[in-house]
Amino acid sequence: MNIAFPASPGRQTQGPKPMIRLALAALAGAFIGLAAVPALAQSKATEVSITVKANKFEPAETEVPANVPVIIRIKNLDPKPMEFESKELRFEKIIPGGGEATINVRAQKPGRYEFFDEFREETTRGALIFK
Ligand SMILES: [Cu+2]
Repeated sequence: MNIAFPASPGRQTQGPKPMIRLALAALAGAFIGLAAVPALAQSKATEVSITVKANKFEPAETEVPANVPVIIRIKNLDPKPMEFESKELRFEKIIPGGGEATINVRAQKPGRYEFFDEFREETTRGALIFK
C-alpha cells in the first residue's frame, strides 16, 4: 500500500539513497574490521622457517604450540620446483626452484602433522609436531 507517495512520472528522483547505502556498508565493514583485530591479537601465530635442500626438509620436524595458528616460511633451495603439500594441514603450494612462500596454517590440536613435496613424495617428507 503506497498511499503516502503517489507516483509522479515526471520527477523520478533517484536521490542519494544508493550512496548512503554504500556508505553504511563501508562503515559496517570498518566496524567488522575493528572487531576482528582483538581476536587476531589473541591468537598470535607462531612462525617457523623450513628450507628444502637436496630433497630434504630442514628441519624435517619442528615443534610448535598447539591451538595457535602457524605461519610457515618455506624456502626451496633446490633448483627445481617443488609442491609443498600437507593433506592433514590442508595446504598445497608450488614453489619454484630458488623460490620461497608463506603458508598460513590454522591452529591444531596436539599431534603430528605430516607434509611433503608431492613431486618427490618418497624422499622429501617432514612434519609439524603440535604440542
Ligand atoms: Cu598436490
